[in-house]
Amino acid sequence: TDTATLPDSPTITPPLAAQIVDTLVHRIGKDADAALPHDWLAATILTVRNDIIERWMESTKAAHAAGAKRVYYLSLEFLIGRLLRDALSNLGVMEEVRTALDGLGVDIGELEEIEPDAALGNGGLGRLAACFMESLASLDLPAYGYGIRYVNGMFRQRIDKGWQVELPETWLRYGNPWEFERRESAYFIGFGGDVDTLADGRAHWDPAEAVEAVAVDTPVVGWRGKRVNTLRLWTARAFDPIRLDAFNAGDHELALAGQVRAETLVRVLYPADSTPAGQELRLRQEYFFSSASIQDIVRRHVQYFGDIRTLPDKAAIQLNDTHPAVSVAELMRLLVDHHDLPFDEAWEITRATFGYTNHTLLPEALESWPLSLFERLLPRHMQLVYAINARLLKEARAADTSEEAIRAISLIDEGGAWGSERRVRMANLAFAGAHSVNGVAALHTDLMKSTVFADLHRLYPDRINNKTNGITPRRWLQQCNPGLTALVTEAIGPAFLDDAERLADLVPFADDASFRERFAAVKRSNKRMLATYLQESMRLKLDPDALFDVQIKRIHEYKRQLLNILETVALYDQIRSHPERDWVPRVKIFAGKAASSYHNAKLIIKLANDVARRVNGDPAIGDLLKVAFVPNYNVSLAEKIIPAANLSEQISTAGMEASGTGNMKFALNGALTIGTLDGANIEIKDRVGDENIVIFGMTAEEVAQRREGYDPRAVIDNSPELRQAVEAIASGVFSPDDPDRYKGLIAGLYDHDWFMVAADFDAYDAAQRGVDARWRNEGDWNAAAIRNVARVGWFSSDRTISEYARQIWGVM
Ligand code: 26R
Repeated sequence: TDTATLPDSPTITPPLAAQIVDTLVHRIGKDADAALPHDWLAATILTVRNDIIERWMESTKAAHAAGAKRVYYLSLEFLIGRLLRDALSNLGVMEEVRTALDGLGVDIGELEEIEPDAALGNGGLGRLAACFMESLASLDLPAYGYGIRYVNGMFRQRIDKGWQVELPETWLRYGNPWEFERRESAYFIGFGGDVDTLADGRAHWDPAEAVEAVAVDTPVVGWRGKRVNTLRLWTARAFDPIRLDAFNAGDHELALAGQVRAETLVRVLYPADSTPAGQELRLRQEYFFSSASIQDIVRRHVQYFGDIRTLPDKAAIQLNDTHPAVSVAELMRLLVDHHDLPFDEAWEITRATFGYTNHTLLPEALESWPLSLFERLLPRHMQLVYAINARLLKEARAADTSEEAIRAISLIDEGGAWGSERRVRMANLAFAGAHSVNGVAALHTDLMKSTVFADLHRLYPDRINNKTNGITPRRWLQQCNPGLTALVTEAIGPAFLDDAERLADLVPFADDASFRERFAAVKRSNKRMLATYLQESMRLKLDPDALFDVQIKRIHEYKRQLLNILETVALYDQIRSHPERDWVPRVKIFAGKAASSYHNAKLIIKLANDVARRVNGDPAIGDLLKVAFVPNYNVSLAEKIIPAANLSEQISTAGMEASGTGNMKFALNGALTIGTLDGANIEIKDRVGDENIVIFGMTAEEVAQRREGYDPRAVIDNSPELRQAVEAIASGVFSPDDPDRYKGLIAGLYDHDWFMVAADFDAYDAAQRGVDARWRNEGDWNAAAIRNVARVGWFSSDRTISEYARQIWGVM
């Protein structure tokens, strides 16, 4: 893919192979005979890094010289994955490095595979941040990502007798050759203590404790190496690494307590994306990284431009969900208390600087903090939240807002009648403190306006806007699917590499029988590679000619893995009852992690594994149906599975999946989607066309209406297939060792079925049998798959970022 069209690949002397060996000897301290694969990996990274550093410094200097406005993307999560292939491919030096390593007897593919994933995120939100960083650099926009350098990222998942077991993840175990610690960029971060209010509205905050935030920078290489931006992750240090008085008095634990407390802050990513952690440590993490980032941004602005009042002209700060929302209060604090600005002027500057992106409307996932905790940890910010709230409610009252609406708009949830605690609503704070509030798909943005933010939207009708998510086609097509990339290049030339929407040139090839065959061969080869990998990693034998049906994402009831498993059980039952029929051989692939405390999600993993064991071991089924739950889903596993998929499962209860981004990756790699009219599925359907996607089930509106008087028991009783499957699971057919294991899970379906699994089951089952019918017509299937590839270029994160840049940040 990185061929003659790539400009200025570095001409370096001495030859690359010699440089790598030199690095190995002088930086790693080993010679070629003693070097282990990890040593070669580090030597390779350190060598290509030299070129990256030069481009990095150029990019930084150019932005400075131009006095350019910078974009700051604040996110508690960056789910980056591996970096080596990304960097080599974007620099256009992949073949050069491969050849050099070959000459040294080193297989670059093997090196790529041992690089650990940077898994500093849970799922969609974190991966979106990573795609955005790559697109910002590719579009040559000066931008910084700000986050936390977690020592332990997303946990490693082991499947033990079918159950999820969480193990610590240790991506920094062999060091991290990509990062640069910037000891000079360090900030004081206070917690607790008291506030002296001064006469002029300013205040002096005297924190009871403090840690130092230290910057650790990672370069982000854009496509064709055009620009290199900075991902700045904060680590924490105690101001006094050791208390010698305590040490000398023999209290060694106390002597090191400060350092331990600091390290605890950045120790681990919260692995929950379903319910807020609610723990003090999480709020401390949020404030720690928000304060460090805002201080860094303000310091840079004053240093470059002199006058803090021009901040909105030179800085656009985007809040990735509410996790960094305390930044609004932190900027106010710096402007009012440290830069002596009047409150109203500070508020204008703050609102003009911030944008806020919402990623979920699930009520249980909306962050709020107990007032008592917030006030104890951040006393000055509490005062500022009250002051902001007073202003907000005054504006609301001036606009003749009802008392009920006032209560909904308020930054403070006053608590229930049963003495539930008052809380600070982070989404309302982010909304109030931003000039732009965006959703991540058209339906989601509409629902923001009509549900969670309805009253705020009435008060500020111009603030909510849509920015449909996107994915970087570099990682999610070029790098993960070189076979398809080569085929597409052969057909339409390389222009799509620089503008994903040029993939549309491929549309006519859907009708070309010989192209369809070559397309099918690429898909088959990807499936064969995946089968080999799964054979080696989990001793599972798969037939690459079967239909690969894939659902990989976090395990969550609203995503309805249970619906997929129920349909699998129903299909199993059908095949057993009618073995003589002409069944389409299927492989059902599942992967995903459950939040450690999410009981039902963990039970769903166990159920998938129990069903897999039974089905895969049933000789009456043979190769007609196989079920695989692949352990430890992460970015690197997604890069292997997605290019091999035929069918993409996007089956959330309509109205609940804000956007989805996996849906885009599958379509781009030539899988057909089976999905509900939810999130970005709707926009995918609009682009690929109704005939090239399989849509089923209730719409969001129908879901809302159906909830009234919904009787899942009646629905189950009326669907023989569903009833059969549900009863089999409840009676222990798949759990003979513990027949009651799924009683509770199934009782939930009969009792309330909050995610409308029963209501959508028959439609889903019918849609799946429709998929079988389509699969039998190979030409038709491949044509539809090609049309998917051709028509989803719009979902490039380059398009998404251009929209943010033009419409929110004012930088394009
Ligand atoms: C507060 C805490 C418990 C928490 C809640 C929710 C932490 C993390 C989350 C994750 C949410 C915000 C998330 O990942 N949302 C996903 O964002 C993707 C990118 O916009 C969407 O594609 C996806 O639909 C949405 O679920």
